[in-house]
Amino acid sequence: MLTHFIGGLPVAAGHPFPIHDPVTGAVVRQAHEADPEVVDRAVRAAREAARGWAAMPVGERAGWMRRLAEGIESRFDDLVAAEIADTGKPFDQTRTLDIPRGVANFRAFAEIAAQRPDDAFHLPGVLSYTVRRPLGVVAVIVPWNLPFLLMTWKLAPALVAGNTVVVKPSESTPGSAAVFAEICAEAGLPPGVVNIIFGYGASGQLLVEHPDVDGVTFTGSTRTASTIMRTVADRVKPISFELGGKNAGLVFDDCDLDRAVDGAVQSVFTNGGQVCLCTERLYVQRSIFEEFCARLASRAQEVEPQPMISLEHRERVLSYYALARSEGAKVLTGGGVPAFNDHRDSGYFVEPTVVTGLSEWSRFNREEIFGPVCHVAPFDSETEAIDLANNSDYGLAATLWTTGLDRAHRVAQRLEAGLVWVNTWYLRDLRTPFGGVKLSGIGREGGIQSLDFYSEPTTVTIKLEQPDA
Ligand code: 6OD
Repeated sequence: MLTHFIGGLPVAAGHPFPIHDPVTGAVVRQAHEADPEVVDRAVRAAREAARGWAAMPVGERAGWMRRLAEGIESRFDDLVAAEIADTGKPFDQTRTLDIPRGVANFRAFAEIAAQRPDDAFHLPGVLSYTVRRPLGVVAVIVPWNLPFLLMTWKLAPALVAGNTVVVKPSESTPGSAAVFAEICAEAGLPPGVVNIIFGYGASGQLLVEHPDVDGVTFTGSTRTASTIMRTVADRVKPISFELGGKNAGLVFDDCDLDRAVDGAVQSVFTNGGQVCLCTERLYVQRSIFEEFCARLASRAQEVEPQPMISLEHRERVLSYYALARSEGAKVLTGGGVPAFNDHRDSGYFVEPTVVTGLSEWSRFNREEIFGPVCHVAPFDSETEAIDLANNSDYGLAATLWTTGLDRAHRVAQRLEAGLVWVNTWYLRDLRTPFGGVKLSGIGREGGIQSLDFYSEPTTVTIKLEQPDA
């Protein structure tokens, strides 16, 4: 049974709830659901620790971040096992991406924060400078698709900027956060700096509405983000949202086709398509459209299916497969549930799927699906490609496949997206701003941008008296 981690100690309180293995559907373990009392206790623990943690020199906090990175390395296998048990992710991906990114996040933000200069501005006889203060107690609400990676992506900058935190992982994926709680305790992190509570959305709601929570960072659905926004509106709490995407991939006829097909396979099917950055709309220049579709569909058949996180999410993805058919799509491959004839048949799998033939205004092409599926459509000109890519309520990421240097820059700068990759996908430099426009979010994470969210500047202006000439 997983327990909350509050004030440096395990806390077993609240009703138990089950966590399922997506590969088989079986219940693998249980966790306690945070009720109002647990949430209050966690926020109070964070508040009690806040003053001491904020007063610590940034270099010392950076030292703690490095110790946590070492702690992650020393519990690497446990974290891999916990993440796989909750998500059914492939071992190789978990070992090479999800858990190492936790280490990288703590090390990167330790560096960035420790080296960040304060601002100073001079006018004749006037000196202004800024000092940055942490927000205080930050609620960190983490999704289920990259649970450890995204928890640490928020935690590291929040902590190094001097905040204390209450983390609520998704109810589906609490395992790696529970191991991280042990890492904090083993490292001797001051009690109350990191608190972790488990539960469904109702526990998250109690957390964000708690009057002693000073800011909220959330990655997840646009709908939940709206609810959080309404909840915190009265107290005008700072929010940082990284939300959904309906990301476009543009494949020009001057691309390296092998590379573009590889990249499309990766960007559509990684993590079972359950990454906000995954491509769900591919637009391919007409002269290579047929060949691209044939190659993508054939490669999709070789992709090892990965389970959806829950039965409910699988139903949702399958409902979009049905929608595609009812809207008149041609299904190039997939569109159903794979049969393994083993224990996985009771799990939450869907087939990797490629469809074509729908209008850009179809529901299928406008709503985020979050599964291993994409629609492919042809385009004739660069301008048309840009218009198609931008015709979306979302604006998180876009990917371009072209060998034209001028075209790459020209198109990238006209795309309404927070992130544009050229001839690659999901290549990350942790110092760069990360986030989306339109329904894809508010604010930016990454590098200095994260530190800007997790701290606020106070401007000090001094009038310097001039000695008489
Ligand atoms: O890699 C990252 O830093 C990041 N923020 C990924 C987000 C993925 C959303 O599903």
